[in-house]
Amino acid sequence: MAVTAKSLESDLNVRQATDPSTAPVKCEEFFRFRFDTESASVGDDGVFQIHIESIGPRAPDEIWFTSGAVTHSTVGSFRIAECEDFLAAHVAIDLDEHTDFGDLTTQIYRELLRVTHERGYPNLVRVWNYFPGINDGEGDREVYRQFTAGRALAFGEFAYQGEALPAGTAIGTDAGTPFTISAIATRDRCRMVENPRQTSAYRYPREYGPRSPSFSRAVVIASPGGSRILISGTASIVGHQSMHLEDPVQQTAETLRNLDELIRQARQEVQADEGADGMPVSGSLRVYVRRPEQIGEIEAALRSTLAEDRSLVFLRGDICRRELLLEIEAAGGI
Ligand code: 3EB
Repeated sequence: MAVTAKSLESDLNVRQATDPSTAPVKCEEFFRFRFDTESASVGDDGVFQIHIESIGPRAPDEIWFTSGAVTHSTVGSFRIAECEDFLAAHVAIDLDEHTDFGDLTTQIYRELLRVTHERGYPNLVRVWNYFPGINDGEGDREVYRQFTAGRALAFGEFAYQGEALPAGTAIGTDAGTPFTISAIATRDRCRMVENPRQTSAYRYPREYGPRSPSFSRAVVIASPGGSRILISGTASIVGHQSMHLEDPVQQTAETLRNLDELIRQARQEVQADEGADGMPVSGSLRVYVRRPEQIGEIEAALRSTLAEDRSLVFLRGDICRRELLLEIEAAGGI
């Protein structure tokens, strides 16, 4: 996409709370993700709680930091953190069985898009969506497809379609958990990157639902500290087809090939150097696993390919297609 991305004034990067590396000088905590199914930490400024279980050791907080001064506020349904170039927003909505999930999604995305526009950050660059029952319902009534249709409607109203879409994650959480949306928006346009091995999700054919999913494979942010990449949840999909049904090891390998190719593409577009492996140079990988009993095989498949010191966080989540067993997202410098 021929979008000239302007270099931003402030930095944006991510690390785990347990990372041994000391935080960079001139660094402010922007917001943090906490992975916890216990309802807690309500009212903690800048703590975005994701109601998801870790597999194995409890996932440390994931800290996003920036170089500018940060302010916190509540705007409508959203908790907001703002700094010079970026706005982060988070909402948690309790669900009941009477909710029309598509309508609810449209309403909350309308509010998100309105708030980010009004506050001067019209470019959504990253959105994380978590909700229970993602694979419940048949055909176009499936909850994920209702979500996709509801989201597309709101994006369409803001003239977003196929123009500049955020990197995305949509993961199914356990019954009884709220619908949470977390997002990062920027003042200036950023570069959207697609994966040459994969059909763009916003061009998926009709068989995957009445509206195609509104996300890009990755977004690259030009920050003073270097280019940062925000990578969408990535799975074992080639073209638009799910690969290696029922085989977690092969799905892991295919997902890593997708990440590798995507990062290669991003580095080429921003003329960054080739990295040591096809991964962001910093930051951890979030790995969502459908069946906790497959964690051993999946972790071994990851460790056999990735650098030894790469930190991995494993979370129990459902993937938006029933046949997909895992999904991986990442963020960091490229
Ligand atoms: C895929 O590639 C897998 O609907 O926001 C990954 C990341 C997926 C984000 C979304 C869906 C979404 O189609 C599913």
